[in-house]
Amino acid sequence: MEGSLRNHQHSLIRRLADCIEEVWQQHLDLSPYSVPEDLGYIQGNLEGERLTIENHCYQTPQFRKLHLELAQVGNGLDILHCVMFPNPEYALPIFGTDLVGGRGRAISAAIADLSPISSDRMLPHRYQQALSMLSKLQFSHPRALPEWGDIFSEFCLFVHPVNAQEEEQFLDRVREFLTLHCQIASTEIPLTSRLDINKVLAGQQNYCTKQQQNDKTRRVLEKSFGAEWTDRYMNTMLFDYVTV
Ligand code: 18B
Repeated sequence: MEGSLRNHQHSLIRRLADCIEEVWQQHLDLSPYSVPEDLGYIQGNLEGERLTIENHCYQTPQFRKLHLELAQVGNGLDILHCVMFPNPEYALPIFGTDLVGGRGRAISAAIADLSPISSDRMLPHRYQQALSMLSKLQFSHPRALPEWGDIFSEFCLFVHPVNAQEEEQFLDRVREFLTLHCQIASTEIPLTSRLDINKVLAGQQNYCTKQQQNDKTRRVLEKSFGAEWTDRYMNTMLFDYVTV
């Protein structure tokens, strides 16, 4: 699964990409997921800013889409984006992570969460219990969530890591989130009631429509690919959902 882009990216991005694939391979039964022909490896440069995107996608019995995306803007900005979309028969939270930073400079935004999808915005009991047991972390520069960020859980990590120790701490916590998530998901019993499945779909839809409101993501993509392409990409590749 070794990609090529990550070898030219910020070291925390390369390490997180390797970590995600390692945990997935170790705990899940991965099958290929076919990415639309023209969206696997993408390059664009409308306003002279070249944007390269590399997508890695898989599916498993519990997850309809595991998406790991690496992107590089011009020669300066590196991005890692990852979302695990559960199948609607599994009432599981949505794991998501985003790393944004300049090469040779610091990561400006490091975010990771297991986000609840139930209407009361509570995580399933097993998650709540396991996540509460994790050690409390200290970061010198925590960041505030944007307005649409009410989809995230109380365990959401959103920081600007300032040194190697904070980067390591972030990476370790994401590995804990991922491992716990894959372990719980692997033993989850699928829903059978249409009503319950529809509730999961509604929760996933809410997550996706909120994420689609991230203007910072939209702006980066629009600069290189234009508004129309960006709309399609955000709705079909980054945050697609199935309607009830
Ligand atoms: N995102 N991010 O994935 N985003 O995709 N991201 C930024 O320092 C991209 C997710 C999240 O403060 C920034 O401010 C591009 C997932 C939050 O208003 C840039 C892609 C999550 C913020 C990008 C991408 C998520 C944020 C500004 C496609 C969470 C803060 C960086 C490859 C699970 C928003 C900065 C705010 C920020 C760009 C969260 C440039 C292009 C899965 C909360």
